[in-house]
Amino acid sequence: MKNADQENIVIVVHGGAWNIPESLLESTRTGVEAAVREGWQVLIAGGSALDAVEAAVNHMEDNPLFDAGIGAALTRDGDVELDAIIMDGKTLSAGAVAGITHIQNPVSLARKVMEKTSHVMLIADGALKFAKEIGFPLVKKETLITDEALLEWKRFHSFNHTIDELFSHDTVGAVALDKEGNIAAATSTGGITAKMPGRVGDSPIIGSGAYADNKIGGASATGHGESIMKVTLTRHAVYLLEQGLSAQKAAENSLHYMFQRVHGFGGLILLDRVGNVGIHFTTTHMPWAYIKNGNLYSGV
Ligand code: SD4
Repeated sequence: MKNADQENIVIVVHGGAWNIPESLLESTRTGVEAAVREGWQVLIAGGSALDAVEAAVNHMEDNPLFDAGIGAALTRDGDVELDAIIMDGKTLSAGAVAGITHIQNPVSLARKVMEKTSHVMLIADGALKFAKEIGFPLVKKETLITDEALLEWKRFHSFNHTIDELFSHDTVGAVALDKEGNIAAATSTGGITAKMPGRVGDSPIIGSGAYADNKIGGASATGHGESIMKVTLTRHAVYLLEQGLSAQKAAENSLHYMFQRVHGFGGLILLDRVGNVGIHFTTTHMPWAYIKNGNLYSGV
């Protein structure tokens, strides 16, 4: 199924680094495979890396299995507060939203922030106001809350308990390289169950949840946000690429550094500027999938 146009394009996605129970292993793997196919279709149709990561992330935001869009983890007070980022490696432009509700596809609103404002990040009420101003589709909060998220919320009613156990986390992310050589990265999440109201994790923070630079590569992170932010994990990994490490080594070394320095766990997907893939996680599981040369690879 491979043709010349497919030589240089690659897309890689993840569905969150956490201790996934056996019963969910297969469905999360199927979920990331479906999402990566969605992004790949965009790339082979000649779409941009930005379009491809947005499409792949939208697919997982719409899938209630993942902690992004529908199925988001709930705050201590049982609310939905979503974070997302998208970054364009061509210009280093980025758009992000944090602490938002009523939006099923936060990564698409983040893209609007990048394209329609002079800012990088909008939060909470301001982001919602912007969404209304541009006619972005809004949904009822209840649409985003699943029975599974409510169950998790009941189990993890204190923030400290949540971050220690790193249990219910399935942030989503994607990194793509298009045929023009452009790299884009995106990440979207509901955060961590029972987080404090107003808590913003790493996902929407440039250089923490995602980073992309055509000249070097791109990355999307998942895991314990407070740790990821302290080491600016995706920028750290991209920096290692810049220093000459392979994509795989950069992913491994960055996560090792995060563990050594702040005792944090997580996962990374990485592409270098020519489409070599790096995937690593220090949690028990992280569903991932990528398509390169027309072939799909996946794992969990
Ligand atoms: C956060 N990094 O808000 C996110 C959680 C995550 O898979 O990655 N879950 O801290």
